[in-house]
Amino acid sequence: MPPESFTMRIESIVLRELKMRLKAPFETSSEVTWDRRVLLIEAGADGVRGWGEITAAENPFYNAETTDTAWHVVRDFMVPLVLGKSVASATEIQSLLDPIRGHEMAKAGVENAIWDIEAQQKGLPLARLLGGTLPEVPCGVSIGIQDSIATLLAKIDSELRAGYQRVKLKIKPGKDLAIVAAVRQHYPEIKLMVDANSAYRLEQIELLRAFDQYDLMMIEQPLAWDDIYQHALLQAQLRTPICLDECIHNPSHADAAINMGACRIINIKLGRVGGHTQAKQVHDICVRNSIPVWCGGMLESGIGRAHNIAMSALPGFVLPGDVSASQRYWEEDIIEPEVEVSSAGTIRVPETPGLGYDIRRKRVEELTVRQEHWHP
Ligand code: OSB
Ligand code: MG
Repeated sequence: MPPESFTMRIESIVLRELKMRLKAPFETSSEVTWDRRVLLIEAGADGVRGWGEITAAENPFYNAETTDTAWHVVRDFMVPLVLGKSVASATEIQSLLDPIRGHEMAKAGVENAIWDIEAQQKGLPLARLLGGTLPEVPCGVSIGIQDSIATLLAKIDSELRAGYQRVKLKIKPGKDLAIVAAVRQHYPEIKLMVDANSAYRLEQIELLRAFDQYDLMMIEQPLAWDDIYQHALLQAQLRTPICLDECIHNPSHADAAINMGACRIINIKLGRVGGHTQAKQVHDICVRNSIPVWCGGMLESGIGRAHNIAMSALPGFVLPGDVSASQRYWEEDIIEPEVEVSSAGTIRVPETPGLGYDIRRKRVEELTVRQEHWHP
């Protein structure tokens, strides 16, 4: 039985940077990633350890955060705000960090580690503590920009054989309509979507309207990373649903985007919206407005992936997400068991307390290139 008045005193924080090489380079409209600089938070409260991942990229080409800005903000501003504090629930971390503007991914790493602790202390799977109900989550894949259509078709073929339920293609100007046309011709029936990562301008409306002929589930973030209004102008002229990714940093952005008609689908990324508390709020707004959601990915290690799976058990996550098997990214992940996807294209939500995966501490240490440790 959990004690009547439950509190967690945050008595230690460890920040680590791991160097992890992806199995293959991943290309979007704005960058190519091969060596990931993964930041992990390990928090301790009342003898229990919880883990979170900061999903910032190495450079500020997806959002404004980077590995190094996150390190700076955690060390110089977040640790002093949370270390030694007692909280009754992980949601309170959000208010402790509230004075800090932006830096959602850094905040999420810290807050999510405390969620892991709370779930362990209460003996609940994190998914259940968050309010998740789904026993398994549907999975798709995000395929980076490829050198040739032949290579892309071969990749799609192997992902479909593995069971993945939908395919997302990264696109950019010059690598867009012809590629989508070729894929659609080979696979007339598959659930297909594209992600532009903000590579287009509203003036390219004719090109963007041409996507309407390919029966796409959605076009993700075609316009500027911070411009909801222009997406509303575009959505009014597109039949294909727009899905916002980069634009949505908090519940208020989701509310604005939905009310403006800027999107018909939202991709929720835990890091981008500042952690589980705000992710759940964005989810709830979407459910109230009949906007389907799915879980996006940031090429996470197993720890970020485990948090994504827990969040994806919330009932509004009705579309296949970008959360896929550990083996698609890493020769060896840092959790065990690794994340596996069934032949039906689903991941089972763990039923053991906390994240539901063990941390391979030895592997974490081997991959660590720097760390800092704080006690009150
Ligand atoms: O826009 O969804 C995106 C990866 C890095 C940065 C942005 C995005 C992505 C992905 C990959 O699409 C998702 C994944 O497989 O983790
Ligand atoms: Mg995206």
